[in-house]
Amino acid sequence: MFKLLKTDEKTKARRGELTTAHGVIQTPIFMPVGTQGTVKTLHPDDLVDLGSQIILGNTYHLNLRPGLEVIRAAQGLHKFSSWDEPILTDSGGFQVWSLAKLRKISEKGVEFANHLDGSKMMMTPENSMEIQATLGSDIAMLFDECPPYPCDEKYAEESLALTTRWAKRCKIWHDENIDTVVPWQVDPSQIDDDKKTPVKRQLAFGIVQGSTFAHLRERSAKELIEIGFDGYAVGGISVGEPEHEMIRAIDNAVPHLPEDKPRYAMGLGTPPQMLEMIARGVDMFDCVMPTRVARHGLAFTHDGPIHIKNKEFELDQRPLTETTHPSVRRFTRSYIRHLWRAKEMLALRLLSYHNLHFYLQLMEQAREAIEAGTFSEFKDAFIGRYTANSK
Ligand code: PRF
Repeated sequence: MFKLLKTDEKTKARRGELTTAHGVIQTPIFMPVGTQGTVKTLHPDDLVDLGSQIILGNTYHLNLRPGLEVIRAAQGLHKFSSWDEPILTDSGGFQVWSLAKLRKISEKGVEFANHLDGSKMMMTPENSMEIQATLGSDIAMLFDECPPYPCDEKYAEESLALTTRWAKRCKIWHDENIDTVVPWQVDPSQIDDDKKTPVKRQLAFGIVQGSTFAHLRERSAKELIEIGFDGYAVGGISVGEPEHEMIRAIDNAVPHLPEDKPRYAMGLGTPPQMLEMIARGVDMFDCVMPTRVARHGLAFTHDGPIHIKNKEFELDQRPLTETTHPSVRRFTRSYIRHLWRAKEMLALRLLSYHNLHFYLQLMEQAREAIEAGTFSEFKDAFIGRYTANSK
């Protein structure tokens, strides 16, 4: 399921291959976020052109709207959204925490008032896994509790113990039910021959919690490994802590994770942060940042982010970044600035398209550098230029 192709000699960076039911993913990889079953402003063909190998969907949002009846009628999220490549779904644990109101956490799960109409709902480890099975994602995440930052040790310890107990319930539900619920397992003839891979089962990933406490990160990792998952994420980071704490959380968790399973840092980061994490042995990332900031007029460049509305780009005939990608190269900064000022929708689309290209290209270059044995030099050169010129 996960093949480690190469480990870097100077850093802990890894080059790997993760096989899912809808295709093989080359790691390290960035996964664009499609919360509502769409990566905002983009057509699925755009994502293919960008070389996106996998996208994210969200249990919390898709369960609220359109709801499972609609997803069942379409036989899963792949068909519903016309996306035939891998999908990873987040469990809803984090979204309940960040979006819903009046949360009450108990052993059973989380009761909350949903952010759309305020009605009371309950999410449990079992129904999170059931929703993810109905969505038919290729990778399901366990239902966890993400402690806030800062967080005292007692809270972090109790929260992590709860996440471990929920992880066991997720795994039991998954083992017992997954073969009968996932749509593409019921109807494998619908999968194109060239997409068929040895894995037909939905994969399940554990999430290491434990906040800023090294011994709790270690305990969480060990307890999850004992339960046994197909991959391991590090959660509870990028929740308002300073960057050095985020990196420390990775340093505290990753060394305790198995070499032969993929590792995923949830909900981050900036381009330099992702390179730092790859150097520490992380294989997978997701973040709303490239598409969200695009809708605020920001574009990532090798010299740091720029705001396209700025006067300095009025006559600038260069594309947003140096690239060979034809759909990015053909538009000038001057033109995109004009679209932005005229409030044209194409501005949002071109900026989103570009920023995802920047992220996905960075991952491709990281993979090539690991293969060539030059990752450390690549990382230092990229971060050096990015931070030296950031405004
Ligand atoms: N848990 C889950 N999803 C997440 C997180 C988490 O801790 C984070 C934290 N950065 C982002 N997404 N389930």
